[in-house]
Amino acid sequence: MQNSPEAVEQRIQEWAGRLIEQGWISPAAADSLTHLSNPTAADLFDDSEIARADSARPLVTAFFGGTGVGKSTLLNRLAGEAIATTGIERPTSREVTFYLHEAVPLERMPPELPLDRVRVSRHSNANRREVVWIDMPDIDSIERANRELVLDLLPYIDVLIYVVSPERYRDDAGWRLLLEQSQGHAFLFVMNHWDEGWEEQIEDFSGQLRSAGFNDPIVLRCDSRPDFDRRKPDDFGKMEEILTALVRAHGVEQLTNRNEQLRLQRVSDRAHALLERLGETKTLDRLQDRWRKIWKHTLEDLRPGLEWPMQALAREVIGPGRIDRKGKKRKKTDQSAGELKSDVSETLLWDAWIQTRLLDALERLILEAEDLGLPGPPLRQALSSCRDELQEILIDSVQTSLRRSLSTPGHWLQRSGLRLFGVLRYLLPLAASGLVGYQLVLRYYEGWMGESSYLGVNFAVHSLLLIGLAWLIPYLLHRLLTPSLEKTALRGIRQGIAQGFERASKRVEQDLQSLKEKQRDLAGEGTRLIQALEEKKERDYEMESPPRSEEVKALFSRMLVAG
Ligand SMILES: Nc1nc2c(ncn2[C@@H]2O[C@H](COP(=O)(O)OP(=O)(O)OP(=O)(O)O)[C@@H](O)[C@H]2O)c(=O)[nH]1
Ligand SMILES: [Mg+2]
Repeated sequence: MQNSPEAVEQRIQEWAGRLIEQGWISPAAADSLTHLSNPTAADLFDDSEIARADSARPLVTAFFGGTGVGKSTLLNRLAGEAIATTGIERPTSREVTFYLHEAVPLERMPPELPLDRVRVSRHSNANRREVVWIDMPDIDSIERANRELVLDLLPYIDVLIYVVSPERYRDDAGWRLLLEQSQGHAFLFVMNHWDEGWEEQIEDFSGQLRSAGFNDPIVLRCDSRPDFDRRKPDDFGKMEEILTALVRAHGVEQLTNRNEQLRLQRVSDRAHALLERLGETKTLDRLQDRWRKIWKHTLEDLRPGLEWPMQALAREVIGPGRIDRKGKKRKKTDQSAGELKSDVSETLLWDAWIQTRLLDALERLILEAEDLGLPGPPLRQALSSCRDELQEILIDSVQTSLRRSLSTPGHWLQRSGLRLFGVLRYLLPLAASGLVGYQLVLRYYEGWMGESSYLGVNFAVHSLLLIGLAWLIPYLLHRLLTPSLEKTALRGIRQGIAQGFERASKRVEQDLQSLKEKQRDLAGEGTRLIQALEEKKERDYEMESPPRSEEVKALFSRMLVAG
């Protein structure tokens, strides 16, 4: 059961459900797949009753055609009594007349059929048990209800007997309409009013039918005038013979089986059509390239406009009173940067201007996708969370980069120089003072011992100058190398924005990638299911179809449209 065509069909329906869920197809498109289980003639009968009678269900055949061609007359002629209304009023029949054997369990009338528009006439002729005859209202009716009734009942019919008259057969488009709507029905044609017809007209009509796809259509001549003494010899008797022969050669089972095959073929065709809506996976590869171009243009458009908000934010970050060239209050500044997250950076960096441009970029991507033949909704769905997170991504990146930048201000070379001169501005004056002190003590001792003179003013001046320079030079260099906090903040913000944009773009690329994977999985699953259905359909048809006799083959080749 798991691998039966029905099970595969069920899985195809589930697959289509997933396509809807993800926006690849509209529910209306999927309907084309679900509404394929049209009723068939078998639905008119109670299966258990049929099984109990141990016979196949009867063949359901119906007279179709324009008004006044003699459909009701033909049924009456068959029944040998006036069971259907005939007349000169046009259209005459507004109801459907069933003519069938009393033992046939016609339990389930089509729900489309209003009960006041149905007549059932039963007979007890056992030879006619295998065929149910139906007289239909006209197909070309000025009464819309007649036409709708005919089309509603069409799926329940096995064999359509299309009746024309010599007078109007050329303008009669009804059979073409039925052929279009038909789901592989078998057709018989009757040219009634044969008393008014010519052999050439049969040839002409057959030619029309051949051009519509019938290899060798069966066209029966019938003269059904009420005055049967005047009737020309005709093919009326053949009509019943053909149908009875069809039934006896397992034609009903063959038709049922064929209908199921055609139905599964339609499921497969529609599934194919849905599969095509998924588009090709390489479309998403091309879309990745298009996205990079769109993003490049968006950033070129955004950059100049972001310059001012970045500088304003940098000033806000250090703020008045936060300027600390010595970097002593850096910890406090870091905290301030953290506090800015929810207010200043958002107000300054994320405004309607930037939001519109970023969302426009995503919209342009969706348009490009549709341009490449990919449905927009799944992409829109795939990008929706990214759309919502754009602001967070950008602000987050700016905050992280700002904190990093403020905690390690300047270039590494600058930071090393800063450390070096920070030490030297104490070390060098100390070393110079030590040298001067040593000289002072030494010369004082020598002067006291009388070995040389005491130090003079020159020594004092030079010593002071040496100590002063030993302090001043590293002090000035240290000051020079101390980075400006505003510049540090600006650098952090700039890097943060660049990283934020990079992250946002990567995020879109990831979304496209995961959409591509989903698309590939769905397409793979669809292809496998369609293949499985095709295989099952062929195999089950071969196995379940009763052997076809030459007789039934010959009849089918004339009654069914080729191909
Ligand atoms: N001359 C001639 N008249 C026929 C023949 N068959 C039927 N008629 C007449 O044609 C008229 C219309 O016949 P119906 O059987 O009511 O035609 P219908 O196709 O059922 O028409 P609707 O119910 O309106 O769709 C009747 O008066 C019949 O007697 C025929 O073979 N030859
Ligand atoms: Mg009628």
